[in-house]
Amino acid sequence: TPSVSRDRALGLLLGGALGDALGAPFEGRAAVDAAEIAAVERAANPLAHTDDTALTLALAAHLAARRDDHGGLVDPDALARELAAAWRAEPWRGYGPGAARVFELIDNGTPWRAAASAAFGGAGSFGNGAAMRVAPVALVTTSARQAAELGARTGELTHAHEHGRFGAATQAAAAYLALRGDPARPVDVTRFLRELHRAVPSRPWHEKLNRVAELVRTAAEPEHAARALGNDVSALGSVPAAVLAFLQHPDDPVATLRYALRVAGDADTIAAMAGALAGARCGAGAFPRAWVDRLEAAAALHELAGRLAG
Ligand code: R7I
Ligand code: MG
Ligand code: MG
Ligand code: MG
Repeated sequence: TPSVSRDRALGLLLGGALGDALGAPFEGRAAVDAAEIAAVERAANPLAHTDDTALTLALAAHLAARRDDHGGLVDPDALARELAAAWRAEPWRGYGPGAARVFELIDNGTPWRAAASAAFGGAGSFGNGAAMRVAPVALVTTSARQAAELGARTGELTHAHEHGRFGAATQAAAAYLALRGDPARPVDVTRFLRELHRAVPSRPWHEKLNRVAELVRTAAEPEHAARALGNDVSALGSVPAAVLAFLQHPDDPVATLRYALRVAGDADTIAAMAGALAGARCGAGAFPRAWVDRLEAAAALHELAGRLAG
């Protein structure tokens, strides 16, 4: 497999952080209009990230540290503790209540499988928290299938419900395809979605991905996409919208971010996931320099991109 350029590795990481930070003021809103987005873009204040980026940083650091280790791409027990440590260090970053409880148990020594399985009365979480952090998995894997499998394995550390894991598998495979696609050729939407179908053996996911194809075909507006796909904190209700935002504007990361923000609902997370895909394809240079300079996590993301590229 040819190496990943530093620009695209950095794009994946910065795109996620930009979506998270630009979307944070809108999280939970029923609708977001273009003027409100423009105001957030124009402001000069630092762009603070939320749990989405905090956990992405922890996962990326784990993957970077494991890179030259021959024991496997991840050490699940260690990764679970590192994710919990990120929550423990900054519990105010906007974590979901289920996630906070799982991390508290892990931090207190409960094995991750027991902690994750206990969530939501034993159902396990179907939140999008596993998907929102997973994109860096694409930087260390060599096929969409492997990205999906590794994504699901990192997901189950906190999200025992199959939809939580499937969300991570879908977003990881999408990030892989965005990262490895030739940016000189247009994205083949049918092929992209066919690969995602393969990543998740699940009827409801296939049904959502079929709707994504139709929404691309009809160039649907984000408000319509929110109704057709969902825009909530569940994995099934947010990952498809993020994939759509990327596929609507695959060669214009700013347009992808704006589309994702207008989907509203879980805006930070939908924009974070969409931004990671856009940056993976188009590279860091495709985002406005002024936005990147405002990112609280810019230095940490640059450092990790350097370690994960190549
Ligand atoms: O998945 P998770 O980390 O949440 C991520 C979201 C993103 O929007 C972040 O930006 C942050 O704001 O939180 O956290 P969880 O608490 O595991 O799941 C998120 C929410 O999904 C929960 O608070 C529930 O509302 C819902 N949920 C469930 N509800 C009922 N039954 C998840 N799983 C279940 C369930 O099994
Ligand atoms: Mg968040
Ligand atoms: Mg969680
Ligand atoms: Mg969110």
